[in-house]
Amino acid sequence: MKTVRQCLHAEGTPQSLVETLDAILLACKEIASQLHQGALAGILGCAGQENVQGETQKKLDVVSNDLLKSYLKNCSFVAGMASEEEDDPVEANKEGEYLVLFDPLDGSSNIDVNVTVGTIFSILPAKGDASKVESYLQPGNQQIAAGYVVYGPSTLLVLSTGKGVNVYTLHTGALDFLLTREQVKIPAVTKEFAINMSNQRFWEPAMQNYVADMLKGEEGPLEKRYNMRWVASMVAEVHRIITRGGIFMYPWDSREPLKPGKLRLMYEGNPMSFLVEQAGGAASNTKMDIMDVQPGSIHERVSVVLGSKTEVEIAVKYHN
Ligand code: AHM
Ligand code: MG
Repeated sequence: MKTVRQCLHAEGTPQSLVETLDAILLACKEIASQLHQGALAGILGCAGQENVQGETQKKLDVVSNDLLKSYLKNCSFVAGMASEEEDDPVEANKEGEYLVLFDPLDGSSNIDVNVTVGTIFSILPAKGDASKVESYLQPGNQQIAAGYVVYGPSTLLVLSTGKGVNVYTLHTGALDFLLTREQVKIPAVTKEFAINMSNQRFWEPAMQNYVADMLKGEEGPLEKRYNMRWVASMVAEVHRIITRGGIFMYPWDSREPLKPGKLRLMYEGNPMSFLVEQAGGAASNTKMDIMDVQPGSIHERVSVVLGSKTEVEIAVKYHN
């Protein structure tokens, strides 16, 4: 089986990008090992502080963030980084070619209940001063690579450098990610949706109508019986879609009307949209492609509808 490095070299990936991805993966392997130890490593529970978005940080949010920061700072190709757990950008190396944006541990409310979590990352070209927010405010269509590591029953890496999507499985003996699925394609049509139904009354009417029609099954206008899943971990939901199709939605809702949604554009929406589109799916904020949104700040939120192409088009039609 080919290692991730061998696959990247075969795709003609520049060495600078291979080294940058390697730095991310070194951190992810350590995160996987800590997660595996759970309570034995003393990493469950809260860190006793809040992040910039006012969310309580879990101990593992902090540990994962520190690991990624330290490996990326040591990689000479990384100019700077931005993280869900950092208020401001973190400068790395003046001569670096890349900016790395990440959610160190997505779905971290799941850690204490032993349910799947993940690390999401996005790589942009370095432009200007990496200590300045403006240098990071590039739309998702500028991404050079994106991926996630999902820590489930096995630890998987799902990666794209813009030449399709491959899935690698962590071989815990060799401590390497080995290619286990090549050139993933998301089926265009699906009967499975994922949305937090408890927010139903807060959605805008278009989203309410779409979900109500899905629930009507074969007798409704969509003429299909849908199944529903909600893991509360975007990485797990996207991984299910990468594996067997589906639609995932975290729309705008009136609980926080001034925010476009709950999820963050630059290190959740964009990298996941890049992967989903590279696998033949679609990703929209209901008005435009997520990757065409011009970010105004690093921690900006976005409304997310992504997955099987035909189903995303149906969801968008309800909004227009
Ligand atoms: P996090 O980055 O703080 O973990 O939050 C993002 C997570 C997503 O993984 C998931 O889709 C969503 O929040 C779940 O939200 P909710 O608890 O509202 O269902
Ligand atoms: Mg997250």
